[in-house]
Amino acid sequence: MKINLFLSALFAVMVSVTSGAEIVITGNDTMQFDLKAFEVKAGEKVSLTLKNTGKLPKIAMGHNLVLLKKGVSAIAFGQKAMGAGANATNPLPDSVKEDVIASTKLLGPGESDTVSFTAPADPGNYEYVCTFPGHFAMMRGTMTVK
Ligand SMILES: [Cu+2]
Repeated sequence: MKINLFLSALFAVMVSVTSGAEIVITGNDTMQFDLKAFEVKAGEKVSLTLKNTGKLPKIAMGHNLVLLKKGVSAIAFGQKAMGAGANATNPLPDSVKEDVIASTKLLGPGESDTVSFTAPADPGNYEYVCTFPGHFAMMRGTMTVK
């Protein structure tokens, strides 16, 4: 009986370590994320994939996904990145990365990138944005930590 309890406890630990959220978001040539909101649990492992499903060249219509710390608005951050020199080949300048929880690479047509991170312990809303020049007004969303 004791052994069974121990094994089931061990199993529960293993499940909690290996489980997590898998989120897939696409970006396209009309400057839209297909997913503008998703939820995760506080402290869980999150695997976040961005796919660029467009056809236009990366230099004209590249996309990334930048997840921002709590309280940082996507619009304000987009403007800050532009002010810091964001451009079509380097849309996320180093000087603004202090506001970032996780970010994908800049993706051209047909490309995808996956980033893994631990969801914040602090429940609430966390905005995400594409910082390719001109996209932040349209390409935004919110991750809710429960
Ligand atoms: Cu974009």
